[in-house]
Amino acid sequence: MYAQLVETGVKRLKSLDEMSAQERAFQQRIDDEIKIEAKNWMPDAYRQTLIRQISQHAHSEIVGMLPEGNWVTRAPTLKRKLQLMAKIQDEAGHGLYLYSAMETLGADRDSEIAKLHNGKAKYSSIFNYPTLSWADMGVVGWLVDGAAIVNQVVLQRTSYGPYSRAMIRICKEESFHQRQGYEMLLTMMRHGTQVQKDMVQDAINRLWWPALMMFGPSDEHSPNSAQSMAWKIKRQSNDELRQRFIDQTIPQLELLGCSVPDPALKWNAERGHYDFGEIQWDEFYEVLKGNGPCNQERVATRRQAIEDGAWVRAAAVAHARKKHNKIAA
Ligand code: FAQ
Repeated sequence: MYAQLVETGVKRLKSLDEMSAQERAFQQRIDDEIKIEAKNWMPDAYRQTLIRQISQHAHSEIVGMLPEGNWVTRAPTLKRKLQLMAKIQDEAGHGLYLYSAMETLGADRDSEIAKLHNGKAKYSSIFNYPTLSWADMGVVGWLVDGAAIVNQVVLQRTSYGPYSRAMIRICKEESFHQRQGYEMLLTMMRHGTQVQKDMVQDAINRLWWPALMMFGPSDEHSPNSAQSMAWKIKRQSNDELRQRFIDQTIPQLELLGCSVPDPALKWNAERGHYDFGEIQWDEFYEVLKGNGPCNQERVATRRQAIEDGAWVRAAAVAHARKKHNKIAA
């Protein structure tokens, strides 16, 4: 596996001969499936790759609250409102676990968050699309959390201990999110009016392709995959996970009685997988560059939230100081 990655990787990997004794021992530990912990020696590039991935992941959870927060005041029933609020609070919790996991690598939370606010840090492309109707809340739960789970289940076995352990808890919660989204859609499709059914189909039409883009560029265009797979930060490739998501989602789509906007989608008995059409990669890269439908709005909202909360943080620090001084006196 390692030798094969050395040959095919988009970024060239070091061969075992080129590694220092310390690097070889590190790679051996990874190959032996022993987790890397915060205090263990690690190559700087391993540390930086994790800080990059975990911070992007944390930002995604935090920005991911915004498209759903948009619908809290318009939830149709008390039950739906409670479900939605619980889900959004979970996403905040995921962001906080992940920032903590990132800090174990020596990264500074405030500086990483500052990169999000000045537009330098990436977060999942999906959250740069608008949520236009109530049906989007079901489709986000079903497809977006569904895609996130397929990716994150594998990350439970990632080589860095604190990230792997955060993922185990996060996956349990994401699974509830996916189910509440799907149950909402089933209710609309089975008991709803024609207008509600059309709303579900329209939400699927808008979010299907962006959900497939969540898995990242195809393997041959993914610069980080080869090294991340060799370090077992990633355990399966972007394309493998995308295919798994499609294979498990289409039967659920059929049960709903809906369709996806892809005329090329077809079961391929020989491969044992669904074939699907070409992803619009130009659109994906435009969103990554900051030109998606909601990029500016999302970052501006986060920036505003930090500014609005400044007095709360100042008050908390003043209170903590006062308490500390009292104890010290
Ligand atoms: N969006 O070489 P690769 C959620 C970037 S959580 C934006 O393949 P890598 C929960 C990538 O960063 C969703 N950027 O990169 C929720 C890299 O840029 P860089 C988030 C993307 O890291 C649900 C460049 O493209 N999940 O949804 C995307 O090996 C509902 C080249 O790509 C995670 O973050 C994208 N879709 O693989 C919350 C999971 N794809 O940094 C609220 C952890 C790629 O070199 C509501 N992350 N890029 O400048 C991962 O598994 C990986 O980082 C991948 C990308 C698979 C996302």
